[in-house]
Amino acid sequence: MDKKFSGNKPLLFQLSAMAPHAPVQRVISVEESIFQKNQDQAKKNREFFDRRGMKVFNVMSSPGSGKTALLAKILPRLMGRHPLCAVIGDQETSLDADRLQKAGVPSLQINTHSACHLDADRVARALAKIDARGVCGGAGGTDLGGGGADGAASGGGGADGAASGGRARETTDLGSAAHADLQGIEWLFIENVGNLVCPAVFDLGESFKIALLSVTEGEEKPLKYPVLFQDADLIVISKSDLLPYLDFDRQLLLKNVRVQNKKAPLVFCSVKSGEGLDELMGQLEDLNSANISTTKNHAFLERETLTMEKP
Ligand SMILES: Nc1nc2c(ncn2[C@@H]2O[C@H](COP(=O)(O)OP(=O)(O)OP(=O)(O)O)[C@@H](O)[C@H]2O)c(=O)[nH]1
Ligand SMILES: [Mg+2]
Repeated sequence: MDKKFSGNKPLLFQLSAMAPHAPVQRVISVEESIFQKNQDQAKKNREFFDRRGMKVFNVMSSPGSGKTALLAKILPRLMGRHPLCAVIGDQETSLDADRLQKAGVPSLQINTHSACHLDADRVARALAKIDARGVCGGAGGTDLGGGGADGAASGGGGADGAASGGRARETTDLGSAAHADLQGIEWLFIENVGNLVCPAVFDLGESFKIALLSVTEGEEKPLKYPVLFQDADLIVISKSDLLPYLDFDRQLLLKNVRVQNKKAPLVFCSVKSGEGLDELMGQLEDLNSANISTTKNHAFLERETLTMEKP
């Protein structure tokens, strides 16, 4: 298959490749500006997190591979050591934030509606809402003026201003003195929308990317969806309790992961049996101590720009 259709390029780029006589220059400009806008906000987010000393973990996987189940299991245990909260992206409902709240984790749901991934602006507006609604347990009340009701605070419902009514402000200035309620928060977990492709290419300003793959999805996924695995700082293979019932080849999976990523630690775990959970929490602590801020998405953007065919 033509490399242009390999599945890792944003939709607009693929469309331009499918229609060689279309105004390619124009399509490329739109895509570049979408990415640039996101990168600009991601940079602001990262600066905000860095100033606060917050570590941000962006958890990505396909739908149903066990992101929420895993977070609901380990975050309550980590909260004693690191004040934390969570932001969860789904197209609709606040079900996942409700699950985390029930587990005792301060959480806020973002509904992306038609979008298949979170972006830096949505995350910025969610942080403003955390302040406004006191989701993290503080006094709250400091709204950065994000305008529309972004997503649904857990249990509260609400419309996404940007997507449904355009009421939300386009960007939120994370450089202001607000976010009183995020004071003291050390770790922020972002559960991205279930999708192996798009979340991998949208920088949220996170410190670390966590790629999750469940054993029921197949050993070949790192080869078919490389970007997520290439850029991951930590790779989690979930639902290991199901291995006795599957023809799953651990060695093959490992080999396929290492084709894409030679360095990231890989942990098999299960929320049912408890396997790997202590190791996983240890790996999070190690990332925390490593004290690096990821800028790998910039590299991805540059790669894509370089390979674009000009008319
Ligand atoms: N056997 C087994 N089932 C699991 C495990 N982790 C999650 N599940 C089940 O997998 C299903 C999906 O889990 P979720 O946590 O909702 O998955 P998710 O990745 O958050 O899904 P989305 O938010 O829709 O992308 C649920 O029925 C869980 O009970 C596990 O370790 N072992
Ligand atoms: Mg979930």
